[in-house]
Amino acid sequence: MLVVVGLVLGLLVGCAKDDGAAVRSDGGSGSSAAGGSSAAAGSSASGGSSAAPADCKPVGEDLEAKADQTVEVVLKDYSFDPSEIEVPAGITTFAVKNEGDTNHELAFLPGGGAVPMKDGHPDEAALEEAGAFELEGFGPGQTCNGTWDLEPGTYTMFCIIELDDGTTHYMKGMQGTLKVT
Ligand SMILES: [Cu+2]
Repeated sequence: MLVVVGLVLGLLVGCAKDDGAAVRSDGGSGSSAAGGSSAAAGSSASGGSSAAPADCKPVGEDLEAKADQTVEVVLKDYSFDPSEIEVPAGITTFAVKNEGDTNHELAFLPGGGAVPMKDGHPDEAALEEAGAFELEGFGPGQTCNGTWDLEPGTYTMFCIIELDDGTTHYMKGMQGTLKVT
């Protein structure tokens, strides 16, 4: 009987000690865990801020050797540099570098003006009908070439990759104008 009571007390003391230790180690490792988890959140946020990085799909490679001119364009979060481009008509290679942290595209709308919208989203059918052409979205750090035989006119440059909040890069400022003379 006494032995049993002693064992029970011993277990209770053991439990209390364990509890105390658990609370203390929770608090102690809690701060280091918080530091670790915020670092992890930071890296996953920058790594997974959007869709997985896409690979460059060059356009007009067969034309590139015959190009009359090359224009360098830098893609940023969320702008084109430069955003105003003027070139004479002819075969033009756009050497496009993505210096942003997410995928970006370079698309052109013949005739200029705003990107057509439908139900709050870019109207892909209307863009196709208007003859829009593009260098599809590609990931950070890549340079991608697109070559087209440009006719005189005004073209809107845009990137309509969508953000998690339903807006597009275009709405955030990723737009510009190409004038072909
Ligand atoms: Cu973009």
